[in-house]
Amino acid sequence: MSNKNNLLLFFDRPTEPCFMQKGDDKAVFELPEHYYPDKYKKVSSTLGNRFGNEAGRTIPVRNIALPNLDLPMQLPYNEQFSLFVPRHRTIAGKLIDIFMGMRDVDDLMSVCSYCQMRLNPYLFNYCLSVAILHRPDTKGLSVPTFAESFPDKFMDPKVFRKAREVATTVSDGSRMPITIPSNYTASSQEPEQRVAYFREDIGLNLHHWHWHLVYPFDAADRAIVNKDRRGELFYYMHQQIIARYNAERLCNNLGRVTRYNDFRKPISEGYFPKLDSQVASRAWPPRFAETKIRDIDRPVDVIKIDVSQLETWRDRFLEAIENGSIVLPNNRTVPLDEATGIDVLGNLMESSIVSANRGYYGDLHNMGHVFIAYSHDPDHRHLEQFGVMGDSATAMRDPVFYRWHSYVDDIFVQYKRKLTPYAADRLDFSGIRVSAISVEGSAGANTFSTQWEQSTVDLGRGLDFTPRGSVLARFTHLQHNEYQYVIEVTNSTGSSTMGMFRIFMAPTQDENGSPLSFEEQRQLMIELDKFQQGLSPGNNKIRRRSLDSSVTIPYERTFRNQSDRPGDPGSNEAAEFDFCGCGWPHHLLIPKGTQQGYPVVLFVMVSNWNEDMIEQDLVGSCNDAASYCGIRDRRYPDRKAMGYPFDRRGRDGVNSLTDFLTPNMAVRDCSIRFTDATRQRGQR
Ligand code: CUO
Repeated sequence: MSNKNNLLLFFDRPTEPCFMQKGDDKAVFELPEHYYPDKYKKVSSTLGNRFGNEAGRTIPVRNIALPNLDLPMQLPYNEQFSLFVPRHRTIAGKLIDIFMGMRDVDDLMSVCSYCQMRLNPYLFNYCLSVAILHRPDTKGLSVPTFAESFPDKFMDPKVFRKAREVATTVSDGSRMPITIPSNYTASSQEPEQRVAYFREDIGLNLHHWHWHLVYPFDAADRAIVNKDRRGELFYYMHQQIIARYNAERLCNNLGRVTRYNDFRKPISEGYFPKLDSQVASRAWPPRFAETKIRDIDRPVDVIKIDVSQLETWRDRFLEAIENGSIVLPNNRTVPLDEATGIDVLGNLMESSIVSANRGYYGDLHNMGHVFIAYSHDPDHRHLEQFGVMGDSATAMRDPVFYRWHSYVDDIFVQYKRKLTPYAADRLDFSGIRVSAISVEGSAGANTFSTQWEQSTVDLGRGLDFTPRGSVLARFTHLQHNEYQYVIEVTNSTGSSTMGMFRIFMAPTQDENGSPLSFEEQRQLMIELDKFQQGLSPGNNKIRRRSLDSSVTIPYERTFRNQSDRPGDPGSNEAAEFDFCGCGWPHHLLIPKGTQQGYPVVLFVMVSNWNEDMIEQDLVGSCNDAASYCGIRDRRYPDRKAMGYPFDRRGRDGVNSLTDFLTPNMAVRDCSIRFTDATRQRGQR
């Protein structure tokens, strides 16, 4: 059996053929003669010798009967690839099945070596990533950060020119980092630019890409798609994106994002991405301000759909919410119940293959992406490919992403509003009283502090056809100073018990400076942490570090460098480092705030862990960013509705957060102070 690690070499320099040297140890795949594409066939023995002689090691590739690759081959090599385009989803589903179906790692490696030189690199990378995450025999292998394989999706193309220059002229080891410009997509005349640091954050876009990788829409093996509470997590993770984005907007004197709810009206926001696709050798198309979505007829992409179709699907969602039930393909109706209704709706909306009735409820969310992504060339007359909204790795850069998703979110909110509010006794945890929560950090009591920080990524792996070695690039992102929560809890139950702690933060004022009502504020609540903790009888003082948040993954994992990973692949140590490129980037845990100090309220609730816990074995699973990502191959680790206790309207009489509180909850007014200075990562 060959080393499964070799599979990771297929992520290295994605458009360079795999008979060339790959990885740090200059590995070369030794291919069966007929695997060489025609253009290389004549010279294959020369090529084999040439790259083989200088190789650090060779990897023999097994000659197998190749599966039928006709369908995956239909996506042209130099085309963009989108999970939102139905045709691409079908193609990807097929390729995932092929990769999942290979008997063992050797066969998988063999088919990969054949595919790598022929199939669209984005498609290949995506499907191989999904397969590696889901095959039992590749567990513990970690897929390289997408930003390393395809840095062109994350940064200004000027960087690549400089990077090539550096790689060609300076030998590895003495190369100075190059700087990735920030704030380069628009001037300050464009108000939306004030939150570009958030939209265009590399870690943020990586999180979103990784989330959709962990939760693919399509595969013949339903188990890959049909994960525990998947539809609900689709709703919740994207709801939290909107809540967090709104907090950033409010900190920057922008109003909360408005829903894109009238498909006939122009979209006022324009977006000029200033990204190039190295694979497609094209600039990503812009969208001018005031663009309208139009009926799409693009035979090349096998998409023909009218705007009215979106409206029809939308009306069916509203009808389902109104009736409290959905219609199945056999015309039976099923009620949307308290426990699973949101999950069912989430799956219909997303819409993956686990949608209960795709025929009727259609493909609302994905096609929203598609209509917007093709709004500049809906009939392909200009031979343009889709805009950034078409790709989960780039969509969050565009202001319209948030308008679309806040529209989608509002449909879920309308459903959730119909649920019976939680009664006070249902929220309470009798015998447990939270007397206080506070924050301790470098900026003083109850103050969060933020500033800019510069970090580095290695572009070497993604720079095809350049000299080997690492090329470091430096980029600037938001960062907060680490802090801790101090929570005081009195346990008068007379015995030790286990509490589930939920910590949220929200703005306190609307865009005009007026206090937010409970109904508005609950929708702006951002989850900061959720953890369990034993409570002894009497008084307990609990300290919890910001670094341990259940929402985020550590900085190192967002931008992980494979050579830094600990332990042998497959070991527990490595697995912990692994699953999990999915997770909110830790450097965006806290909104930016303002220089004067932006007022927020911090909320904590302690509930009965015995009622919330899920009994399951978590050994070897990556579970430290479960709130937005779930746990690989496991159930979602909390029985309560995602977003609890803020996922519903308040009970009668609750007009403010203070009205909402039961004795097991506490709040604290805090502020977020931003310092307009930049530090290097590693300095404090
Ligand atoms: Cu994540 Cu619309 O689902 O982008």
